[in-house]
Amino acid sequence: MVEAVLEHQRVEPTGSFPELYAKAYRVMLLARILDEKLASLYRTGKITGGCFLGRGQEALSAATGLALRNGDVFAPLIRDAAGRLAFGEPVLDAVRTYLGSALGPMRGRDGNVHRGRPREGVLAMISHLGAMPAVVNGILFARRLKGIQGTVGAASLGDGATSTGAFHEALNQAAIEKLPLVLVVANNQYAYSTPNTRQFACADLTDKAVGYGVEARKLDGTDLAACLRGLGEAVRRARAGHGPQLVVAELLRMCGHGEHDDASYIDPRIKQSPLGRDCLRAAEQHLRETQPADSGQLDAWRREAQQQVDEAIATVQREAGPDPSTEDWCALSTRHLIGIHSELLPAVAAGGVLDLP
Ligand SMILES: Cc1ncc(C[n+]2csc(CCOP(=O)(O)OP(=O)(O)O)c2C)c(N)n1
Repeated sequence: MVEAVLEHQRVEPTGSFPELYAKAYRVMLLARILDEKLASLYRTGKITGGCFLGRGQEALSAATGLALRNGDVFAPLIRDAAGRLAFGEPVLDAVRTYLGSALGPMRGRDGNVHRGRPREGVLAMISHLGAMPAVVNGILFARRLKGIQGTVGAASLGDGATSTGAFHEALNQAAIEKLPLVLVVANNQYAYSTPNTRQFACADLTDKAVGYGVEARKLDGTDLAACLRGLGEAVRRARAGHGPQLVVAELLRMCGHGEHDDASYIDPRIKQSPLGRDCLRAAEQHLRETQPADSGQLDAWRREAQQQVDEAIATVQREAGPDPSTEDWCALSTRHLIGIHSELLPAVAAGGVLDLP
């Protein structure tokens, strides 16, 4: 499985539930080790810009990536290292983007988490705050017009994003069009330093689905089994034509908003509550209890994950950054599109009618 992650393949969620659980655990572990290594590179000044971790959110994120199939669309956010790996993003993509390698998917143009491979269904995020569901809607709607059936689009969100107009417009649009959209909200109790009490006045974030006639479910985001079952069911229902699905997972962000933030505003009582349970440790404990004979296997998985991350970093540290005098900076767009755009500019300036192709 871990080899597959390096080979640009998504982790296939086949097999029994215990097998799925073990696959998800390995993805979570790899994501945690990758995140921590990136954080340490950030602290030593090797990463410029921001560094954003998903500590405490790996179970939800891995379950999202695993619930999707080849051909589906995934719009991950800044805390989705696990979901990206499960959906097939290689470790090298993350490291190359963070370290500014010209060989990365954004060719050294975008820092940290604004990376993607749209042709493979991984969208490059525009913003963390509600911008992506409408993009996924657009893709799902285009596929419908082209007669492509059976694919699902998932978009990650934070609790803060559920207060944005973009979230509400996209949810309403998906409901009316019955689009197979799965909105996965990680309610990690804070949007930056804004606590839930200053974010929404409804009793529960799933209430936001009611007004739009959308199905919703709430999960314990610290419990990997609950995340796998909940996401599996939401994606199945979206694929089967039941329209958009809102999934709200309760958990705690176990780090700052980014590595520049010490998160001193997080209420220590929440850390002590069940929300503060570390999903990775809980999953590991579950595996040790249910498969005690395999505890050597767990240690081997950890060593393998560590080795993968170390190798990716050593590889990327030998790679060059982009050469500004030769680089055309088209990471995802094409020269053709840019050409059309610049041709239009004089017509726009002259107030002329645009003859779009
Ligand atoms: C319009 C806008 N305002 C502010 C920001 C800066 N910003 C990025 S993420 C974020 C908080 C997001 O909180 P939430 O949606 O709960 O996600 P979390 O960080 O908790 O995962 C803010 C304020 C932004 N990206 N866009």
